[in-house]
Amino acid sequence: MLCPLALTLILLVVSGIKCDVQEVCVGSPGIPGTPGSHGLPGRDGRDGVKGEPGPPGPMGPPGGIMGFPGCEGPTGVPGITGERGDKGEPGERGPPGLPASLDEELQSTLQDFRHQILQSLGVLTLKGSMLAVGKKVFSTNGQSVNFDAIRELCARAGGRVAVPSSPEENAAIASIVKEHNVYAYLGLAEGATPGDFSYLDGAPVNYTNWYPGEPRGRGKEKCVEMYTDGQWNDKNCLQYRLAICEF
Ligand code: MAN
Ligand code: CA
Repeated sequence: MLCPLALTLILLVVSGIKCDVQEVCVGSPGIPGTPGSHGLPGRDGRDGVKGEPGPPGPMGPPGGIMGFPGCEGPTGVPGITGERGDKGEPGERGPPGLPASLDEELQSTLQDFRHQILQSLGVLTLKGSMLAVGKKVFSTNGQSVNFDAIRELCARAGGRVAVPSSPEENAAIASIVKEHNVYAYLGLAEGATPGDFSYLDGAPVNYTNWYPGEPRGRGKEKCVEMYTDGQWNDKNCLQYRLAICEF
């Protein structure tokens, strides 16, 4: 750095002013000049080291294309049952039905009812036990009387003298005979021709269970009795036999 004195000397030489160096330099120093203006900014320094990664930025605006739908999830638990809805309006009236007399199904139902009521009344009239087999009901009052008395008794109760028309019915009547240990008359009668038996209403017989060798009354035994083993014998009609009716 140059001193102020030297500067002054240089200035004087440059400006061409002639002066006596001895006179000028002897005086007291002048007041310092005003500081020079700031120098120009220095050159940029070298780049610093790379900094740490910054925090993630805020989420960007939507705009990507939609992905494929995911798989179906497991079935959820059933919800609670909803409240019962209001009762619906009645439906339209149906077309008129058949007159009762032409309605076969109704008539058949009524006949079944009638039959069952009569069966019940018959059993009640006899105040006896009853045994139902298929569509028939057998019942006895436990009395032993002759054939005509049994016939009347059953008719009064609304039934007929019991007669089996199948092995099942035969077994049912036989069980009653066995229980009372008294033979029973059946609802059969011999016609004018010896050995020709028919039902009491005249219809031909469709099932028999004769004891071997029977009937052998040759027209003199017009009724039929059932033994305790269920087999049949033609017999005169005046014995005391168990009254069994059917309804
Ligand atoms: C008696 C009667 C008859 C029957 C014979 C069998 O005579 O019961 O009806 O046929 O016994 O031996
Ligand atoms: Ca006989």
